Amino acid sequence: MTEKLVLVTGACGEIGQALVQGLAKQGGYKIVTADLAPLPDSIKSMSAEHAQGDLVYRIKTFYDYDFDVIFHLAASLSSKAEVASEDAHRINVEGTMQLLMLAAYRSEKYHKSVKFLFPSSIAAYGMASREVKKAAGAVKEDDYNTPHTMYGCNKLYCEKLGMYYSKYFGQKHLDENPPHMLDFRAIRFPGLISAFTLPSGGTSDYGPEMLHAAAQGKPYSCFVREDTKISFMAMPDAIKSLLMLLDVPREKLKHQVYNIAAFALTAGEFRDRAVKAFPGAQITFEPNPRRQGIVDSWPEDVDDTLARTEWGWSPDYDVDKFFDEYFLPEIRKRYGK
Ligand code: AKB
Repeated sequence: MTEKLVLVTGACGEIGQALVQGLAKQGGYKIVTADLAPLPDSIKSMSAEHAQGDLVYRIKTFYDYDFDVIFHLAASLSSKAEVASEDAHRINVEGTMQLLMLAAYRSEKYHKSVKFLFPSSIAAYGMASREVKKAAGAVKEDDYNTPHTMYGCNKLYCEKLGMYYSKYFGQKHLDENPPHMLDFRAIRFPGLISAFTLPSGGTSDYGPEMLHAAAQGKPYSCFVREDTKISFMAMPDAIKSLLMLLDVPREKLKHQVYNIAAFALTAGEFRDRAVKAFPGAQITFEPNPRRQGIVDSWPEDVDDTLARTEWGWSPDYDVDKFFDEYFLPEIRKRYGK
């Protein structure tokens, strides 16, 4: 069987490292990676080639490759993007547009479908107030699409760009619906938690930061209020969702952007779980107004009915399984506690 050629941008990030491992484990792919940083040793052997540098400036080199699949993970996350907004726009929007154009060009020219998998985010939503957030509960994809952050605006716009390049670019696919097209698929991820890597630059980071600190016996000052609630997911479920969505035949998909959910927790509930697992963990709450505002604008939970019905999505880890069967055993091995 010939291997499919896959590009993974942002390969050194949290999702990137876990995805490269997932693809390598599944087999059948030749993996090309791209990132600003050199590849960590843990995934070096899994990448056939690594392009190091700024994607926006390196895009021309990728025109020589015959990619079957592109996972475009490179991004500047929400907290970082808020303080360096022009830079974030360049990374998040320019980078995505350049890759979409490349994929659209290749699918047009060589009459083959190029799959483009895009991690969007709960940051694409914007709740007007805490009262609205509470009343809304689990939100559907088309509701509250009024992001309050540069990162959220970037993600929402890139979803639209993906739809544009896959459905309307050149304005000739409307009646044709040809099999050779850019096949854009996006997942709106909740806050992700890995037992192996730590996030940086995001705003859902308080969840994983708190747990990793508690596991190491380090004090942690949480930058949001105790009652702050958003949805979270174990990293293995995030990788499972990307690999599942990749394999769904296009005709089964009626949408291009999907919510996925696993469990929604307050920061206080995270603290309780951390203290139970690591008695003596020192966790305090000192809300940072800027970061608190960002998380308050994100929904408490998301409704993932579309993903469940159209491609059979369901998470492996609910909150108990996440702690008992994934996070705690792995983190204990990692930090020797
Ligand atoms: C962030 O906090 O910016 C990300 C996200 C929720 O997309 N983790």
